[in-house]
Parts: sequence; structure tokens; C-alpha cells
Amino acid sequence: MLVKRRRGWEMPERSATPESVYLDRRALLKAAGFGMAAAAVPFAAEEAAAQGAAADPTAGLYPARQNMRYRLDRAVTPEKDATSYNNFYEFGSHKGIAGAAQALKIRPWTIAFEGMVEKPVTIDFDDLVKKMPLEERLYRFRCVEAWSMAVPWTGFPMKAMVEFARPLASAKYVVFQTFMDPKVAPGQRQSWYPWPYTDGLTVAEATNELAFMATGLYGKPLPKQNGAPIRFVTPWKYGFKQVKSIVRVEFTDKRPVGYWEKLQSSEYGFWANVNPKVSHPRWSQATERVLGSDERVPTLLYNGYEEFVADLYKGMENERLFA
Ligand SMILES: Nc1nc2c(c(=O)[nH]1)N[C@H]1C(S)=C(S)[C@@H](COP(=O)(O)O)O[C@H]1N2
Ligand SMILES: [Mo]
Repeated sequence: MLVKRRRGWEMPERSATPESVYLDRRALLKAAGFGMAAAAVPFAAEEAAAQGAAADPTAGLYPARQNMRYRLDRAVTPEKDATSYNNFYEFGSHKGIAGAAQALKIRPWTIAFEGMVEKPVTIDFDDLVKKMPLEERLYRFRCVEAWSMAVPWTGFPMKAMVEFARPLASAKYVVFQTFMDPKVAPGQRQSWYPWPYTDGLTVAEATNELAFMATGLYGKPLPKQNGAPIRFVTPWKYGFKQVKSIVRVEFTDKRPVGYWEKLQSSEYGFWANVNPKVSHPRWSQATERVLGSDERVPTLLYNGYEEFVADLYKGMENERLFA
């Protein structure tokens, strides 16, 4: 008998946010039969698009089509919560850095691919995005501080970027580095932090289908406070791994030591896979506070993405896997 196995992240439909929220607004207007008003809409929309394009040549790529393979078991976090409660130590060690982050200039922006690659290359962000297959994915997100959210990222599979970079077969790790500019990022003037912010993945993790380069959020280009113009998301790992505002991607055969591990290796390690059973030395990871609600919910192994990623860690039982 053929039994459909329900994977951990698959939800009862009723708990999901209606996809229609993310449908193109013009399509919605049409579907709702706003035939009379339609004459006025194209002009306004095109004018806005033209203005947006001048500031951001990728603006027209949003919203992208949603990839329905990645489902949620909970409601999408309200946009205002996901974009006003942030960790971005470059702009301060508290959550309210959204205002300060607006000082970051994201054009022009280049990304350098270096280290163990066939040929190092530096590419303009806008050129890279245009080469990549943009899509929207609903992912859960779990910070090591035990708060969580569920958001629609727009971006492309990290695997596509790795293929673009053409690493040597001997490369085992990918290291991501955030911009360094203490003039705009006051946190970077605090010399006791190991700037610039970096962290890395194994190449096997980076080419797992879940690993995603995010360039957008809620159907729009990524807000600066969330890591514009490009950050990565690995939803089965704690948030601190997920480097924002990336300027450099290096391939290497040595395991990198990331920002938080450099700062406090007794509390933060390389793998950082979400695990409710392994407490942080100072607090439990068994449950999480859901942003934008009063709820606390149980935390899931690999943040609910076990079926996608458990194979990556076979035979690694002796590693310090989850802290
Ligand atoms: N460059 C940089 N990247 C970073 C951080 C940071 O301080 N600097 N904080 C990390 C942490 S701890 C978390 S939880 C997430 C927060 O992402 P969000 O603000 O988009 O929710 O970004 C991660 N990436
Ligand atoms: Mo975090």
C-alpha cells in the first residue's frame, strides 16, 4: 500500500497563511473584478515601478513566484515584527537597529568569490541577482535566544551560487563575510568584537536544497535591517549562522571559526543545528517565543526540517553538533 508520509514541516492547511496574500496585486485586482478601476492602475503601477527601478534595478523582480514545496506549520509573522525586531550587531547590540541600519549604502554593492575556486571573481550584486532563479519560500526561523518567526524570503538556492562560483573539488567549507565600514556601522567601532562578521557552512550544507540566498522579504527587496542586499538563510540552524549583508564568499578546506564562536566558544559552535534537547549553557532551547504573538511553542529538532537535513550529519555523533 502506498502511504503518503507526512513530513515534519507539512502543515494542516488551516494553519497556513493564505497564499493569496502573496499573489501579485494586479492579478488580485483583476481577479476581484476591478475592471472599471483598471484603466487608472497600470499608469500608477508603471510610474512607481519606473521610480523604484532608478533606485533599485532589481525592484521589478519582486514579488517572485512562491515555491510551494516549502510549507509552514504556523502563521506567517506580521511584517512589522520581522522588520523591527532584529539582530545586527554592526548597528547595535539591541533589537531596535532598523533605523540605524538605513545608513548602510547598498548600491553599488559587489560580492567577491575567492579562495579555492577555479577563478576568483567579483560581481556586482544587481548582475548576480539577474543571473539567478528568484523564488519565494516560506521558512521558519529560530534564533539561539529562543525567539522565532516564520517569513516569506525571496531569493535563490545557495546551490546555484556555489555552481556560479565554481569551487575546486578539494574545497570543503564556504565562508561568508559581512561588509566592514565603521563609519556607517557604529557597532564596528567597538574593537572587542571580532569584525567583520563571518560564519560558514560545509559545501555539503551549502548545496542542500534548503540553503537559500535571500535578497527579498515579504515580496519586496530585503530591508537593510534584515541584511540587504543579500544574506543567507539555513532554516535548520540557529539564526546567528545566517550572515547578513554579504560582500565576500570564500571557499576553503579549513573549518572556519565564526563571529560568535570567536567571541564565546563555550556557547557557540560551528554546527549550530537547532535542537530542543541541547540547552544553551545559560537557557533551555526546549521552547520558543513566537514573534508577534504571546505564544510559546515547542522547538523541533532541526527546527522541523529533519527530513531535508538529517542525512548531512550521519556518522557525526561524536561531533559537537548542536551548540
Ligand atoms: N552581519 C550580521 N549578520 C547577522 C547578525 C549580526 O549581528 N550581524 N545576527 C545574526 C543573528 S543572531 C540573527 S538571529 C539573525 C537575525 O536576522 P533578522 O534580523 O533578519 O531576524 O541575523 C544573523 N546575522
Ligand atoms: Mo540570533
